[in-house]
Order: sequence, then C-alpha cells, then structure tokens
Amino acid sequence: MGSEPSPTTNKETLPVREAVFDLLRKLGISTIFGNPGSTELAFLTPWPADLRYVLALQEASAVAMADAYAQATGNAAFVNLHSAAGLGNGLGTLYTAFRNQSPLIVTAGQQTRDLLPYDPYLGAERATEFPRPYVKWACEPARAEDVPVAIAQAYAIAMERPRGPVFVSIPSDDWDKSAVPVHAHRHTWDVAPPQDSVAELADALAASKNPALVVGAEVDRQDAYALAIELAEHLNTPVFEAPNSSRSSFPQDHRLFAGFLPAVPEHLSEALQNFDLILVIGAPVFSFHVPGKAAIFDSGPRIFLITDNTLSAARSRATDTIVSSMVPALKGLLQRLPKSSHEELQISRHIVPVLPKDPIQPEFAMQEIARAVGRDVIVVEEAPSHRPAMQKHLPIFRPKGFYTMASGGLGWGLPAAVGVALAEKQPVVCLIGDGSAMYSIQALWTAVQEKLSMVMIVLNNHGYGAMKSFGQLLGTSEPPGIRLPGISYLDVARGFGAVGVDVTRSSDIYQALQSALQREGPTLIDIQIDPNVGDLY
Ligand SMILES: Cc1ncc(C[n+]2csc(CCOP(=O)(O)OP(=O)(O)O)c2C)c(N)n1
Repeated sequence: MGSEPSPTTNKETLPVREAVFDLLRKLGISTIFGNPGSTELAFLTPWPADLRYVLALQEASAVAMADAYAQATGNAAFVNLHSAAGLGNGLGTLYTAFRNQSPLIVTAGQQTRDLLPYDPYLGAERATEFPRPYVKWACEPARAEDVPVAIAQAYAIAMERPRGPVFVSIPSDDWDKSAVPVHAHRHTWDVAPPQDSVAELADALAASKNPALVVGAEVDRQDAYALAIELAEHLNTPVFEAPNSSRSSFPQDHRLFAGFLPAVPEHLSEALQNFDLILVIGAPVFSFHVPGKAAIFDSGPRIFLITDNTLSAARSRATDTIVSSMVPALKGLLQRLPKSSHEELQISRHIVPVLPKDPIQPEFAMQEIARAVGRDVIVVEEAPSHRPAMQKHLPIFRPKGFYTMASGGLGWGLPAAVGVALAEKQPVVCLIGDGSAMYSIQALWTAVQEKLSMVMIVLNNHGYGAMKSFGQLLGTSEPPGIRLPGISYLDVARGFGAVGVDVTRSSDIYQALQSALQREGPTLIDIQIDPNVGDLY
C-alpha cells in the first residue's frame, strides 16, 4: 500500500511564500498593498524583485488604494495587513470596498500556530469573524500547506459576481513551511440572463411610449459603457445616472444624458414619474440617503432592474428583476429590440457658465478645473457638499473617468486616487473636501514616494459643509463639531514631501492647475472656497 508523499519530502514542493508568489503572478497580480508588522515579516522576506510592494502608512489607506487599483485594472488586488490591529484600522474602507463590489484579497498576519492556544501578544481572536459582514468569505487555513489553495479560492470568490473583498488570516510560521504549487484559475464570472426575461423586457420596451434608463456604477465597472450608449441610442431614451453612483456610466455631454438622480425619495420620484417604464441597469432600486415618500413605487411606472447581485435584487423595489451581469444582459437585449420609431431626442441640460467672484464659488472652481484638465481627465471625488457643483460644471465624458465611494464612508477618496494613479498612465485629479482629506491624509506620502502624477484639490470651506446642508435638509440647527479651523494644508503637503499651492482668488485656479498637471509627482492645491455655500443634493 502506497501512502501520499508528505509535502516536505515531495520534490515539487515550494515554501508556502514562493507558492503564493507564483500563484499571484499567474493571476496577474504583481502589486501588493500593505502595512507590515512582525506577523507579516516571514511573508515579506525574501521579497522577489518582480513584485511591487506599495506601502501605505495606515491600513484604511492600504485597503482603499487596493480597492481603487482593483477597479481601475479590472483584476483582484492583494492587501496584506498586520493582525487584528491592522485589519481593525482598515475596516472602514473595507466596508466601502464591499459596497463598491471591489475584488480584494485581504490577508492579515496571525501569531504562530504554536503560540495561538496561549493568548499571545498580537494574536487575532476569532480572526475570520472580525471582518464580517463586509467580506464575502473568510478563512484561516487549517494547515500551513493549505495557504496557497486558500488564496487561490479567495481570488475566485472575490472575482465571482457580485465581486467583493475576501479575507485570509495566515499564521506567520506558515510562510516557511512547504506546499505544492496550486493551479490558478483566471475566470470571468459573468452571470447570463434568463432568455425569457430578456424577451419580456424587450417587449415591454418596444411597447413603452416613454421609457427612461437609469445607469449605475456596475455599467462602467463591468466595461458595459459602450453598450449602454448603444442601448440608449437604439431606444432613443433619456438616461439618468443612479443616485450617488460611484462611477460615471454615461457620457455627460451626450444628447440623451438627462442628469443625476437625487438620493431623496420625493425628488427622485419627481424626476421619474412621467415615464411609463424605467430600466435600471447596475444600481440598486434605489439607494436613498434620507427617508421620505417615493410616490413612484405606488402608482408609478413599471421598473425593470438588471443586476447580478442577488441580494440587491431581493432587496430592490423594482417590479421586474433580471439577474444578469451587464454585458450579457445588454447584448441580449440589443439583439431582441426592434429599431425605435421615436423621433431623435435631444435632451438639453441647461448649464449656464458662471462668472468669477471672490470669495471663490464652488461652481466657478469646477468650471475652471474642467477648463484646465480637458476631456480625458480621471477624477476621484470625495467632496460631499460640492458634488452638485461638480456634476454641473465638471462633466465626465469617458469610461473609467470617475470614481467615488458607494458607501458614504469618508477616508476613501485620497488613497483611492493613489490606487487609480498607480494603475493608470495619466494624471489623476483628486477632488476632496478639507474634512474628507484628513481621514486618510497619509496616503499623500505614498503618492510622493511612488512619484505619482496626481493633483489633490482641497475644496477648503474650513468645515464639514455637508453636515450643515444635511441639517438644513432635515430642519435641524447647527450641531457642534462641524468647524475645522487651524489646519494648514500647505504645511501638511510639505510635511509629506509634496508641493503645496494656495489659491484664494478665482483668477488663480486655472494656472495653479495647469502647473500642477505638468509637474512630476503630486501637488496639493488648497482652494479657499466660500464657506457659506455648498449643497448635498
Ligand atoms: C467615516 C465617516 N465619518 C463621518 C462621516 C460624516 N460626514 C459626512 S459628510 C462630512 C463632512 C465632510 O467634510 P468635507 O470633506 O470638508 O466636505 P464638505 O462637506 O465641506 O463638502 C462628514 C463628517 C462620514 N460620512 N464618514
């Protein structure tokens, strides 16, 4: 009777670390984000020359960088954190990565297996429970030799739609043990639509006199941008961007672009109530920010939803749902639709140019930014009370041109801009509020070290403007804790080794941005915005 060869004697075994590096290469992952500690040292040494380790100075930044990098590259990203303390720091942006449906393999070091029973320093208690419910799957492999296969499975689960973060806890003595190399599966996990529901939707669209499309972040994330344009032109219908969409899924100067839906139930209902059919593609139906009455659900139009997130499907208020990924659903639909007989529609969004005024008005700042950056810009935004001004005066015209977080959790934008800049070969503009800037400010250091072409524009109103606007929306008085005096962003920039530029006059915005775009490495432009203006919706 033969017995299985033990992994340590089998000639084909490798140290666990080498087997994991080998797997990552096969999966197309050559950039690793992290912040190290003693429980990760065995993973990090010796470090191979062909892999890039991007150091973030706080774990919230490491996770957000990886999230945006995954979105920009279309592949899962790998993050390595330090035991429970490091993962704990990263939980806020892990929540956001989950809401962004970003494929992340989050790993954290664990104490050595022989110490674990004795409550060691830096031991992670019930490690796999800690990141739940914001991971799709979590595992601490039963044996050291299972680590490579656990990471291979983590990759597959992260990439399966709906994509999202997964977690693997790895005892630090596992990395020097032996394991057999694992096979790498690089799947595209698209979900195909049921043909009868596509046919029903096609019939309903053909019969509809006045349909509208609502596109959400998954359209751009799943590379269905061009298909969404084709569908809209075929149907000749207005297209809205979903409430608080975390990507831009339709060119904002297109003749059919009808604007951004607000996350306020009454306002959204008002914008959509005159249509007889609404097709929502790749967004929840609907993600509101405040409570209220959405009349559209009572006697309003038939609402179709295309999503490959079954949980989102179950929790939606659509009348009809097609569970499918974006590309197969839109292709299937386009094949079945008869040519529209509607007259060629021209939506006119009236955007009146604004004149300069001091103190600087957000609308004018956005207009100047748009003039300086051109049509091909990539914007990463976290500027809550300046979003309406941005949506009006800084239009996005291209796929993968806009990123924000789907969660509402601040601290994502700046490190996300670093993640996008690491993935793209062109400058990235990070539009950020002075409050938002401080949650993950150390990401600026990474941008400097990586010599990234990034312009961080701080829209500085010396406070949490959104809290003021939100209070007004709910009819409350000004709360404590919303003013932010005494922060010098120029000193902050210099402290991290970045160039800092102060802009206090409307007439200086354009030139400041032009110079920053030509500079190698990141620039922080601190624009002093009138603190008395700004709006959430
Ligand atoms: C992690 C986290 N903490 C707190 C909040 C609450 N919050 C929402 S908007 C906001 C103010 C942001 O200020 P700033 O970035 O300066 O932008 P402004 O509102 O002035 O446009 C705060 C604190 C949040 N959304 N996320």
